[in-house]
Amino acid sequence: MNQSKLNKLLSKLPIAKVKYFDSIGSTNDEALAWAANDAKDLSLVVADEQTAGRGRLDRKWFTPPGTALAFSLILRPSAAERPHISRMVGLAALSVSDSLLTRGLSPQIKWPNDILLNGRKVAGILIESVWSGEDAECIVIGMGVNILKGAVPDKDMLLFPATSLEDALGYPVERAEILHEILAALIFLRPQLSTDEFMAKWEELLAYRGRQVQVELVGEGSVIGNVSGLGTDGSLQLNDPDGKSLTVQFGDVHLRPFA
Ligand code: BT5
Repeated sequence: MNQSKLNKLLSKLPIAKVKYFDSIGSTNDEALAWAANDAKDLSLVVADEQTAGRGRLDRKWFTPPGTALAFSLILRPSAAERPHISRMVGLAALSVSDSLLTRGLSPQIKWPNDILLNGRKVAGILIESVWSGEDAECIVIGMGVNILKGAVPDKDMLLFPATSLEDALGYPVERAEILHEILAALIFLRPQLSTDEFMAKWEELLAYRGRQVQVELVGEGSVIGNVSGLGTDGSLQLNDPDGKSLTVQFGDVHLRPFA
C-alpha cells in the first residue's frame, strides 16, 4: 500500500480524501485531530503499521507492518443520522461482515465491536466522536482487520482467541481489496442506518444468540443471561436466569461466553 495506490483504488468511491502513513501511532488519533480541524465527510486515514493502536478501555490493538488493515473513516453525521449515532458500530460491523460474506465466510458480530470467524476475533472496531455541545459533529470509525497470518498477535497478548482472513480462507488476500470492499459496503449501507431492515441484518449476525453469556460491566460487576437480540439503539438484550429481560447499553461492556 502507498498513497498513490490508495488514491487510485478508492477513486471510484466518494471518499473525500485519503491520508496514508507507513507507520503511525493510531489512525484514530490522526482522524480525531483531522476531524476537529477541517476533515470532510468520508475522509480516511490508513496506515500500514500502528505503534500505539488502541482498543476500547485503553486496551491495545496490534497492527504489525505488511499484514493488516488499520484505518479510520471520518463521518459528519447528517441531521437524519444523528438520532442513530449508536448504530454506527453496527454499520461498521456489517460492512466488514459483508466483505467476509462475499468471500464465502460466516462472520459473526460479538457485541458490541468484534467480528468473529470460526469463533475467533478477526477484526475490532473503535468508534470515537468529536462533540459540539450535545451533538456528535464527527464520528471516527476505526477498524482493525487481521488480513494475513502475521497480523495475529501471540496468545499471551490476547483476551480472546484471534484469527486472520488468511487463516480462515487458507490463502492470502490483498489488503487493499478488502479495504475497498469494506468502504463500498459502508457507503451502500449508510442510507439504511435508520431502518428496521438495518437492525434485522445486524441482529442476524449477532454471535451467541440464545446462548448464556456473562456480560462484564466495567466497574459494576457483571450480569448473566441468554442473548435474545438487539434493542433499536443497538443495545444488547438478554433474558436473565429468572426470565427477566435485561438491556446492556454502553460500549464499556465485555461479553464472554459463560457456559
Ligand atoms: C477493539 O477493542 O477491538 C477495537 C480495535 C480497533 C482497532 C482500530 S485499528 C484502526 C483504529 N486505530 C486505532 O488506534 N484503533 C482502531 P477491544 O474490544 O477493546 O479489543 C482489544 C483487545 O483485542 C486487546 O486487549 C487484545 O486482547 C485484542 N487484540 C489486540 N490486537 C488484536 C489483533 N490484531 N487481533 C485480534 N485481537 C487483538
